[in-house]
This record gives sequence, structure tokens and C-alpha cells, in this order.
Amino acid sequence: MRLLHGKISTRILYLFTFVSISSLLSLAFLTRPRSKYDGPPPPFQRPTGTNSLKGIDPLLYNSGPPSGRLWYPQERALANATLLALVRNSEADAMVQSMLDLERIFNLKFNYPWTFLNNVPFDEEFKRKTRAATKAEISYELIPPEHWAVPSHIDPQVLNASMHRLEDLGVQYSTALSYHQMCRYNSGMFPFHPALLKYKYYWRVEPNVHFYCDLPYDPFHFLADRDLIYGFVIALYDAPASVASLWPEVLRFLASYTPGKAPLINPNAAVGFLTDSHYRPLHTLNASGYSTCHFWSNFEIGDMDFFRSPLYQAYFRHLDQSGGFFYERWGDAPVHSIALSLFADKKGIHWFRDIAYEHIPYFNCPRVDSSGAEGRCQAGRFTNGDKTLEEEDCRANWFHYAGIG
Ligand SMILES: Nc1nc2c(ncn2[C@@H]2O[C@H](COP(=O)(O)OP(=O)(O)OP(=O)(O)O)[C@@H](O)[C@H]2O)c(=O)[nH]1
Ligand SMILES: [Mg+2]
Repeated sequence: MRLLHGKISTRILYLFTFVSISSLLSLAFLTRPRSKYDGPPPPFQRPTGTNSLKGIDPLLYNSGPPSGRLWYPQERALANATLLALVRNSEADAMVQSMLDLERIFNLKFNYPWTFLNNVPFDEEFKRKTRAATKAEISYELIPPEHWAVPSHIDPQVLNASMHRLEDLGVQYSTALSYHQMCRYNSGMFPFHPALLKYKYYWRVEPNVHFYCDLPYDPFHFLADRDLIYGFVIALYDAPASVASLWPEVLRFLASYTPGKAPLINPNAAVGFLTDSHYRPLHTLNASGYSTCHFWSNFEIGDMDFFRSPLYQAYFRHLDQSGGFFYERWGDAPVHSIALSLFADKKGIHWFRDIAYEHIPYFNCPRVDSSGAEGRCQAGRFTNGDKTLEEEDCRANWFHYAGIG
């Protein structure tokens, strides 16, 4: 009998000890100091000295989903939108890589149609490989030759001399004629492709990009519901020599255009984003007053009506007429970004902080939950490890002039 009592009291003692230790452990867990990154980021303070966002990058914070109504799969009819890629036949495998990522994180649930554009017909191999990468509809489209051709006002001798001058200045791709054509096409021609006229919104996708975290809501309805016209993830400085005369040409356009009653520059535009010289004064100097900061356009989710508007088209035609797409190497990224930062309300431009993305060598990596983002895309990662690339990040300018939004 005594033996039995002894056994019971030992068990009670064990149980008591177990319960006490567990309670202490859970108390310690619950009361542990929360990381300062567990809530939304504090109001943005522009770093002094360098543009480094180390320690204050909004991507380090677990800011949760965007505010307002979000539309999840099957909750609403699809928006008038397409996933869009200008791509070469030789890039089929790289395109499939991007597609599989975007399908996995987003489109398997939504089923938005894909549109592929090319200046030569897509071959059977490209079609076969890309068809196998999605259940969604795909259109394979040839670009009308007159949209792609080098305009007749471009002088071949000046073009040749300019290409080699830029090459000597180290401007990447300056001697590749097709690269100039591609930049011009993406700057102002693409929304007029006959196959795109029926769409309002596009999500631009390039071959060989990566998407990491799940995107649970519809980004097109997100833009439409909030009167947003453009979404980006990464903002970078450009090589000043590639755009040396772009800003003066933009100023000439602004001086020459008579728009009627509406103000040409939007009263709530982020002009300072374009003219800033705080972090890289030599860039602003060498690009004749343009900071060279731009939304990196290999990722864009946007409203084609902005690029189809009479004002944007007048701006594009002016730039095109000046020859700078060929005599310099103006990219569609600065051309889009300048127009957006002049003609649009800055509140209409959205930073998709929650889309985890990589186009070599840069990243946009959010903190998706309290355990941090997945493997390769850890919160706040910006480059592939090359420290010299860190200074190419100009998001600090955008946050300063337009807010984090
Ligand atoms: N059809 C077609 N697509 C092109 C051509 N040149 C470029 N592209 C596409 O245009 C987009 C931009 O070209 P990229 O070569 O990626 O240019 P980039 O992003 O500035 O350069 P990288 O850093 O090398 O990726 C990609 O989607 C390419 O597939 C071309 O001559 N024909
Ligand atoms: Mg690219």
C-alpha cells in the first residue's frame, strides 16, 4: 500500500515539474522581446551620406498584406489583362523558367492569358516548350515590321559612329542594333500591337527572371480599384553616358508642347525623383540634370492606357524624332520612368514590395512572415553578392520623394 502511494506521489511530482517547466518555457516565449522588424516600417528617413538602406530597408519589416480589399482567385472575373513577354526564339528555355515561376506563385490560381511578341515568327520549338508551361491561353504574335524597323530619319553613318563612341565609354549593348530597336519598341510602340489593343493592363515578364513567394491576390484588380497606373519592384541608377541627352530633350519637349488647358506636369508628380543629385551628383551632372534613377522595367505591371495617351505618345514621338534611341542608348526604363514622374500623380505609382523577384543581378525580397522569406530571397537582399552593385539601388530617392506607399 505504502509502495503504491509512493509511486503515485512520484508521478504527481513528475507531472508538477513537467507542467511548471512547460509554463515557464511558454511564458519566456510569449514575453520574449519582439524583433523591431515585426511590424510595419517607421516613417522613412532618407539616409545621409550614402544611399544604403542597410538596417532601414522597408523590405526588412513584416508589414503584412497591402491595405484595402484584395481579390483572391475565383472571387471576381479576371481583369482586362495579359502576361506579356517580348522574347526571342533562342530564349525558349529561359522563358519557360520565368513562366514556371510566375505560374507557381500566381497564375496557376488565376489563369491570365499570356501574350508573346517577337520581331520574327515564333518557331515550333518555342511554342511547344512554352505551351507545356501553362494551362492558360497563349497568343504568339509577330510585331508589325513598321513598329520594329529603324526609323528612316536615322542616319546609318551617324548610328555607326555613335555606337562605337558609346562602346568606348563602356555602355553595355551599345553596338547591338536590335537592343536599340527593343528599347524603342518597349518605350512607345508595344501598347499599339494589334493583339494588345483589347487589353488595358499588362504584366511584363522577361526570360530568366525568378519569382519566389506566393502572390495570393490579383494585382490587376489591385491597380484598378485604387486608380494606380504602374507598379514596379526595383529602382536603379542608369549609366549616364547611355542617356546623356535624354533630359535636355525632355525639357525641349516640355517647352514645345501646348496641351490645351490641362497642366502638362502633374501637380502631384515626383519630379524630384528625376532631378535629385543627393547621392550620385556625378550621375546627375553627366546626364545633364537627370538623376538617371528609373523603375527597372523588366518587371512592370501597368495600365497601357497611360502609354497610349496623347500626351505620352507626343512625348515618345518627340524623343524618337531626336534620334536618341539610336545615337545614344536610351532604355525604355528611363523613358517610362521620366514620363511617369512628370505626367502621373505619384500616388498612382505603386511599389509592389510584396512580390519577391530576381532579374540578375538584382532582387526585391520582402519579409513575408515572421520566420523570414524563403532561401535565396532573404528579406532585404538586393544584389547577388557583388558589393559594388549596392550603390546602384536608388529606391531611397523614390521613398523620399513619393513615400513608401
Ligand atoms: N523578339 C526579340 N526580343 C528581344 C530582342 N532583344 C531583346 N529582346 C527581349 O527584350 C527583353 C529585354 O532584353 P534583355 O536582353 O533581357 O535586356 P536587358 O534586361 O537590358 O539585359 P540583361 O541584363 O542581359 O537581361 C527580353 O525580354 C528579351 O527577350 C530582339 O531582338 N527580338
Ligand atoms: Mg533582361
